[in-house]
Amino acid sequence: MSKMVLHGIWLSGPTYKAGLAMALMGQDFAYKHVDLRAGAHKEPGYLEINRYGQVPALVDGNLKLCQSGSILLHLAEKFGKMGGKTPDEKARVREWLFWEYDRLAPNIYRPRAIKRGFMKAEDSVYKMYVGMANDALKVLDGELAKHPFLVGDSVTVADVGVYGDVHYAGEAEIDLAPYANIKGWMGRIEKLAGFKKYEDVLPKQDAA
Ligand SMILES: N[C@@H](CCC(=O)N[C@@H](CS)C(=O)NCC(=O)O)C(=O)O
Repeated sequence: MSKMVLHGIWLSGPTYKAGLAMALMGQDFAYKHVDLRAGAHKEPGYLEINRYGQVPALVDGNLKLCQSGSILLHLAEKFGKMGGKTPDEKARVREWLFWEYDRLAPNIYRPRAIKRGFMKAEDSVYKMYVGMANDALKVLDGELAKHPFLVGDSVTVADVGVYGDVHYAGEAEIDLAPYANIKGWMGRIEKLAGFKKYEDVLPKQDAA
């Protein structure tokens, strides 16, 4: 069986989510660096893999899959890991992933892009995103006061999806100090077997 191939760039939060999930599941993968600055994500060959012209993409045999949330759910299903133990838990995992796409990812990734100079915006726009991120972080912090992980009693891909947003709060200059439950949960994730930081899970060039 050939290895799954993750296409992405090491600075990409959604690519990190896919790489981190595979690391936590103990799954090896090959890696293709997609040079966004050179426009490699809009080249016809890459668009055959990801029609949206974005990273990440995961090639698993004949399946070419994009959207990090969809990749996380695919991995959970394929390996029977981190997907929730019951139908109710699986539904809750999906709910968290849809929520983070809506409320958390844009409101952390965009101010991060502004602060890192990948995106230009007025300060009022930066502040609007940070305000919405804090609204979402308050909800998350409240939920994490009740459970060690988001769904059930162990880590799921819902945690990976949400962690892959919150991990970048510092680069977005969003202060996590008011969120003790989030910080405790991040610490639990970072202690899991297989956990790696994004710099360690995503190579800076192709890897077999
Ligand atoms: N919802 C997508 C977002 C992917 C995304 O925004 N990728 C960025 C890099 S982090 C990208 O490819 N940007 C280039 C573009 O959109 O043209 C996911 O979670 O996979």
